[in-house]
Amino acid sequence: MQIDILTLFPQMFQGPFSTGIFQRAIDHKLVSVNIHNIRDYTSDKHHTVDDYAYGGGAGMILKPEPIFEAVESIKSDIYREKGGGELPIILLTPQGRLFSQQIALELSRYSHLILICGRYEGVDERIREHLVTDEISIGDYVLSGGELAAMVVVDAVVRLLPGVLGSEASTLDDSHSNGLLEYPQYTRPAVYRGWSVPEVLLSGNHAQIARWRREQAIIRTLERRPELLDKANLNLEERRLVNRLSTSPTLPPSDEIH
Ligand code: 6GU
Repeated sequence: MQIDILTLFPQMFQGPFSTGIFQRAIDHKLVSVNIHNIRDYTSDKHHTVDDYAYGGGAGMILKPEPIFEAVESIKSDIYREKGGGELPIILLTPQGRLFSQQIALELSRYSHLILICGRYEGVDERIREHLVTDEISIGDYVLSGGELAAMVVVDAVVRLLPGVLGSEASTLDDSHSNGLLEYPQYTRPAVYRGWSVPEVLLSGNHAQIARWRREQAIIRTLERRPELLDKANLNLEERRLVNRLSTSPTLPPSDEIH
């Protein structure tokens, strides 16, 4: 996958993409990330990227010209090297659709993405109307720019690309991948300060372990994010468990259910 990011602050991207699984993914050529400075696509003497809002009001608005120029230049490079295909052009903005694991999965299926980091008080509306194909927000709070949001999106997408994580199975149980939060995890020692790892995990009985984990994931989701259960794919027995637990006055401690 190739990801092109347009930003006024390229230096913000130096840390996150040069560590951990990300660096590995880049080294193995599973992804390439190109950071473009929007200022490089200006054509006036002062390299102007923003201007006052028509109609007045505080704050500067990103001008359309440099962003159109940047996207069109990147697009033509991509078409020259790799030909056509659908190419999402995504604006990171608090007004976008709310990012989710589902959207990360959807984006991971494209061979290219172009991300535009919004800044200041906004972008000229013609960028929205005539250039971008999608707008994404990472949550209901305001960041000072789209850069951190772009990093969040790129991280969530790249870890889903085939070969990026050690084992293919490891994303399936992640919180949100199956509509549930992840079950509790333990490692050695089996007893730490008198706190034991649940028996079942030491049993070696894989069917029982899988059952326990599924149940724990459901319980945890019910405790923390009950609204997620409406969309989770639960069987009849699991629905009954949820009904039983949600009508009982207190949930049992998570290590007493097998
Ligand atoms: Cl994508 N941009 C900004 N500026 N703030 C945000 C956001 C994006 N997502 C949540 N808050």
